[in-house]
Amino acid sequence: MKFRLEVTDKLSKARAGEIETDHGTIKTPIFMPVGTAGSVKAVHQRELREDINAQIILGNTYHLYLRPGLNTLEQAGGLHKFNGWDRPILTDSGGYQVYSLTEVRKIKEEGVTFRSHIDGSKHLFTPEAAIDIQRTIGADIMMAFDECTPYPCEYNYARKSMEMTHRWLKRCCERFDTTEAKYGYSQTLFPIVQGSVYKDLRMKSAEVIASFGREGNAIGGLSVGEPAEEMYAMTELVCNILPHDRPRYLMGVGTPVNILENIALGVDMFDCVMPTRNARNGMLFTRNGIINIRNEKWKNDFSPIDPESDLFSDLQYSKAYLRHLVTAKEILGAQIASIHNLHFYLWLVTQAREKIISGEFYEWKNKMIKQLSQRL
Ligand code: PRF
Repeated sequence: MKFRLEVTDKLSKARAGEIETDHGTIKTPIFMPVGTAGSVKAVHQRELREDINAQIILGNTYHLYLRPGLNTLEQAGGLHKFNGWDRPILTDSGGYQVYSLTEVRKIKEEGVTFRSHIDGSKHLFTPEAAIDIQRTIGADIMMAFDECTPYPCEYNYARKSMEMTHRWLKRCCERFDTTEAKYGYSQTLFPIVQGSVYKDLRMKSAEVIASFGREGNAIGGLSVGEPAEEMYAMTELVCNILPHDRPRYLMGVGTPVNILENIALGVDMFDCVMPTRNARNGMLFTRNGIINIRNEKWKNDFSPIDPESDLFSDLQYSKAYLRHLVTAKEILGAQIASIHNLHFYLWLVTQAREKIISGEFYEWKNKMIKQLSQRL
């Protein structure tokens, strides 16, 4: 993997760059649609490629390991061959999902034991296993095994957890550096900064993570319930320490406003279930604000879903029709709303990139932020 930093904004710390992988180039800043179980929910690959031009999607170690399982993934020749996506894939390491999805879990130095949310079977994830599984999935970018602390989190717990995440990182790197990619293209490993909302811990973690000298770095443990201002304070602190010549990935963030603010602080990569998950509940993001399509107010509004969009389904279908589909829980409703939101998120980061390059980012961001959080 190679990162080329093209432009740094003068009025903020926003950057435009390019990440080169064996499955193609990713122009940053970028938003990565989440395809937890090997599919971006309710969105076809042709739509991902041609309608919204997604450049990279996410997969998840925890889900793919449980189902379809490593045997099938290996026989398929990796996830790209299995699901037919030939652009880059990033996989999360599974740690985060173990904490958020499974109730029975035990965190020890060795790793985490948990019960499957599917059939209750018992499993152990270790840093080594997380690397082995991601080798088998064949992700272009794999993530280190970490513990994402909850919010709020006591200082001493946050410190001990962060230290264990650092020891786990060492084990991840040792495994990664002594094993090989399985399918003929190269893979890279990103470590993850933790430290909850404590300044000294975040700085320490950023220093330790930077000292590993990996090709890219991630920031975890944010957007877990803390106020946005605390998230921004942590991102700012960490971005000042992480190397400038490597991509920075802020995990699981966030709203359109969160994304613009964090781009301004120097983040290059984002992922979040929000555009797809909220779409299924009828929440639509637009450049003029947020629409709850289930609202009575749209019942007889026959104007296009988003007249400013160039997406086929945004122009083809009306708000009233989409409201009907979502209210009636029709599958098509989830499809139209999901592709709308992803198209909007990709439009937003593409615009941000263009504005960074043309030198207009700072003003544009401040104008957009006022519009984006309005309720329509
Ligand atoms: N760690 C990992 N994945 C994540 C997170 C984390 O801290 C977050 C936090 N917002 C989202 N996804 N491994």
